[in-house]
Amino acid sequence: MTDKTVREASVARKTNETDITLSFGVDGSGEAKLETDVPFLNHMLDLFAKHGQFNLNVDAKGDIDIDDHHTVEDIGICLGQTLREALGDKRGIKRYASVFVPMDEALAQVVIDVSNRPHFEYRAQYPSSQVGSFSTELVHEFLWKFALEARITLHVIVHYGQNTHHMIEAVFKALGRALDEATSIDPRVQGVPSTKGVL
Ligand SMILES: [Mn+2]
Repeated sequence: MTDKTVREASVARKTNETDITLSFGVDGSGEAKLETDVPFLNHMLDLFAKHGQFNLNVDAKGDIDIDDHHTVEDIGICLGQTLREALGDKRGIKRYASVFVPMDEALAQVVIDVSNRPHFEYRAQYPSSQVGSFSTELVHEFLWKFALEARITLHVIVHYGQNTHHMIEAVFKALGRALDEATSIDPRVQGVPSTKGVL
């Protein structure tokens, strides 16, 4: 892909299960406009955009009469696709980041390599399987599909916590901060940050 001066991308994706329009800007101001039928995911994406200083617009309709699964999964796919496209050839980026974020009693860690090698590791045990109407197992689904489509290596560890809402919130804040750092331009980095010369 070519060198991109404006690191943003958008996607429109329609299947029999979901209909999603999503735009993502890496170098944003933390502004999010979120219209999905999954309120808890809106809350998490809002935190993600705010703490990552991204711009994020999501308009998603899905078959939530079945459950939230397809909608959450497909938003993860769209977010991953736009991140990958927005970063272009990844010239000059820091590439790695490791960030801890507390949320009161909860502590989450997100470690990222913008590697063009999709991999996902996840260590999280939540006290509750639901937050409101949201199934906590969908956090895994979202993050895994995001990492896969973005082609990043993503390790997410929730070290501890007592409140499931806090624990997941810490994950999304840490994801925003880590992704912000890993995608930031380091003026010392000449070209693509890989000894292979390509990412
Ligand atoms: Mn909250």
